[in-house]
Amino acid sequence: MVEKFEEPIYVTRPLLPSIPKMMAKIEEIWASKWLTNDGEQQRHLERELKEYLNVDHLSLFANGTLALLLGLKSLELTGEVITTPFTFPATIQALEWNGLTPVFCDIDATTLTIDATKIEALINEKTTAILAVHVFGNPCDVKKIQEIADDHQLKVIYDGAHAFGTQLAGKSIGRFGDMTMYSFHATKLFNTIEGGALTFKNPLHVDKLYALKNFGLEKSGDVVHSGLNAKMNEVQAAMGREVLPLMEQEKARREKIAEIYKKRLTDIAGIKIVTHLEKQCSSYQYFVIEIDAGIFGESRDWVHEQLKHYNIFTRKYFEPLCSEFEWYKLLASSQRQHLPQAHKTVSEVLALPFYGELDLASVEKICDIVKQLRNDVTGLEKQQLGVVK
Ligand code: T4K
Repeated sequence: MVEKFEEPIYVTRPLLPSIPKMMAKIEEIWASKWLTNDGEQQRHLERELKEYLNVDHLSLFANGTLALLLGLKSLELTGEVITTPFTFPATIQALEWNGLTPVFCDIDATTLTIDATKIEALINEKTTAILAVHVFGNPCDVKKIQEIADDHQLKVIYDGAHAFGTQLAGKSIGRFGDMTMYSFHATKLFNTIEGGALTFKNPLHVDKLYALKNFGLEKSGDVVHSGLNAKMNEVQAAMGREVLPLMEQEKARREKIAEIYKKRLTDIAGIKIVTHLEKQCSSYQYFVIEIDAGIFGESRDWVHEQLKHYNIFTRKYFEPLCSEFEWYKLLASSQRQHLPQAHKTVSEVLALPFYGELDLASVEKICDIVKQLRNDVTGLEKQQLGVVK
C-alpha cells in the first residue's frame, strides 16, 4: 500500500527567480520611479521575447485573455468564427467580448486541437476567421488551416497559451497564421505572474495594438480606437526577464519527469499518454493522459477523486466543453452529435503534476499510486467475478 503525500502535490507550481535577483530588479524599478506605461523593463522584455520566440513582431499585455481579445479586435472581424469547444473559457470569452459568434468544430483524436478536416463544412457567408488552439502545446494542423483560410479569405488566429517555445519543423509556432496569443500566467512554463503577448505578421499592427491596449490612444494623443487598459506593468516585465534565463533548466527537469511518466504509465491498461515531448518542438507545459474507463475499469473522474486521497491534485482540463455553456448549448454547432471526439476527450483527459521542482522520487510515487489504483480495480473485478474469495 502506497502512503499518501504529506504535503499537497498540485498540477503545477510557478517557476520563480531567486529573491535576490528579483529584488535587484525591483530596486531598479524603484529607482526609476517608472511603474507602468511603456517602461524600460517592458521594452527590454519585448526585445528578449522576440529573440527567444524568433518572431518579427511581439506586443506585451496584462494577461493572455486581454491579448487575445484585443488581437481579435485589431483584425476587425464580424459575424462567425470557427473554433474549438475543447479549450479554456478565455478563448471563447475573447470572441464573446468582440460580439463574435463561435461556431464549434470537433477536435482531432491525437493532437486534441481543432480537426482541420471538419472546418470547411462550417464556413458560410458570415464566417470571417478561424480561432484555433495549440492545446497542451500540441501544434494545430497549421498547413491545412492556412490553405482553408486562403481559399475562403479568412483570418487565422492561434491561441498559443500553452505553446511557449513550441516549434514546428524548426519554425516558431508564433509565426503561423495572422496572430498568436501566448499566456504568461503564473501556472505557465514561462510566467510574468499574470501576463501575455501577441505575435503577429502585419507590421501595421505594431501601432494599432499599442493603441488598443492603451485606451485606444495613439502616440499623437488622439483616441482612434475603442481600446482598453491592457498594459503589462514593470514588475510583471521584470519577473519575466528573470524567469526567461531559467527556461532551459526548467525544460530539462520537465523532460526527466516526462520520461518517468511515459515509462511507468504506458504499460497500465486503459491509460494513453497525450503528451509527446519532442525536443525542439514541445512547450513542456502540461503532462496529460487519457483514461479509457472501459479498459481501466473505472472512469477518469474516479481516478481524479481517488488521487485526492493521496494528496495529489490533478486537473480535468477542459471540463466542461465551451459548447456546453448555458448560453451556447442551443447553437447548432454545439449539438453533441457534431462533437463526438470533443465529448469523448473531455471525459478522459487528466493533467498530472508537472513542474521542474517536483522531485523524481515523487513522480515515481505518483506512478506507483496510479498503478495501485488500477490493481485495486482489477482486484475488485476479480472479486465480483468470484475469482478471488
Ligand atoms: N487560452 C487557454 C487555452 C488557456 O489555457 C488560458 C489560461 C487562456 C487562454 C487565458 O490566459 P490568461 O488570461 O490566464 O493569461 C489556470 C490559469 O489561471 C489559466 O491561466 C490557464 N489558462 C488555465 C489552464 O489554468 P486554473 O483555474 O486551473 O488555475 P488554478 O488557480 O487552479 O491553478 C492551478 C494550480 O496551480 C493550483 O492548484 C496550484 C498551482 N498554483 C496556481 C497559482 C495561481 C500555484 O502553485 N501558484 C499560483 O500562484 O486556471
